[in-house]
Amino acid sequence: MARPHENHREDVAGRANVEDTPELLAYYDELARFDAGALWTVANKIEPWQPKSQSVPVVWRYKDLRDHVLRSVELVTPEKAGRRVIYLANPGRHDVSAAVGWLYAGLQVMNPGEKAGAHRHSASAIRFIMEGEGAYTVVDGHKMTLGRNDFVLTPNGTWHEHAVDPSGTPCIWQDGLDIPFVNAMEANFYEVHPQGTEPVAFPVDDMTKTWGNPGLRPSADWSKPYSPMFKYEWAPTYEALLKYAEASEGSAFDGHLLEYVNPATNGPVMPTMGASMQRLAPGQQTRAHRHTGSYLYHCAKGAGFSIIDGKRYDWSERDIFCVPSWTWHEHANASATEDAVLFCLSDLPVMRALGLYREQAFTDTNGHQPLKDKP
Ligand code: GTQ
Repeated sequence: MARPHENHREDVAGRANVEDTPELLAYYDELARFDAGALWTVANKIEPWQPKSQSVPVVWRYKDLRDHVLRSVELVTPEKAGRRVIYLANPGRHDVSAAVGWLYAGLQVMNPGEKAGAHRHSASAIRFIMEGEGAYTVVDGHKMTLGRNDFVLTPNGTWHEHAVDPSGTPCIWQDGLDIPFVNAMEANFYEVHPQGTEPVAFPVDDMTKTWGNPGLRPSADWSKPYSPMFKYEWAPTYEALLKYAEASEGSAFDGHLLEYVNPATNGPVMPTMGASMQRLAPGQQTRAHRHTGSYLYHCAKGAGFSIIDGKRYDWSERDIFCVPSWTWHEHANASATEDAVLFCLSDLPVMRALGLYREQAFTDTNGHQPLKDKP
């Protein structure tokens, strides 16, 4: 089947600018019959001057989604669904289930006494705990209790299962996975655990207790390509942000931002996805910049707004919003008295490892973007 004829011309020296003629159109049809094409008809499209994200900025407001997420509990069981999750669908993307770029995200809900059986896949996952008591996850036999704003890893190839203790309350957490990326790489394998569960083989929260002591390295060996610290708890993370803010001005673009790291290497927590937590002081508004990579923010505390590509997006605790690659963005804390804290999941490790990271500061209008219409 011949593809529909396209010709993306640009009147700029060095860019493709070939006029269609009856002879050329016939030639293109001939090439298409042999599954080939003339580069100059598509070159300007496939080599844009700068990254052009297909994803659009979006805020997923928790007040809109929470009831719908809870409703799924009445509609399907985790046994039937595998994972009972409502995923975030970026309206600019129709090709894949992506929240932004090549990142997938969803809200998983589980009632007390429920379990989602063990499986593993080449895609890596993170959890960010939103609400509820008694949830736990088991990653390769390491059981972790899950508390509000804890950040948890289930790296590529690890067995993982989730549950909520019968004595707990309904729990909701954000899942983030690199599924679209791993599928784009055509490298995703999936396995259900033959016994349905991976036995707990270590003391509860052992990896955090072993590897999570700041500035102190245990004598344990670790050579896997992801962090041995599977859970990063909220309390020490927030405390670290406050200490950082006491001691330093932080960044004009990011406020006080701390990246979660693999304590064995100081590198990112996983090869394909990284995360950070940043604090905006009361009243702080950051300067605008843009960089490559896809970013999914989750407001862990407080309220504020971001200006993304010249439009204002308001957010408050538990809202999730995205900044697509190479999109101008700045963040503001709307409160004059309370701080605002943003968790951010990204594919920055991929951008850095592959030499694709670029960054640019916005230099006009005092570093702030001019506002376009409200979204
Ligand atoms: O818990 O492993 O939201 O495999 C999507 C796919 C969660 C999980 C999701 C998954 C998981």
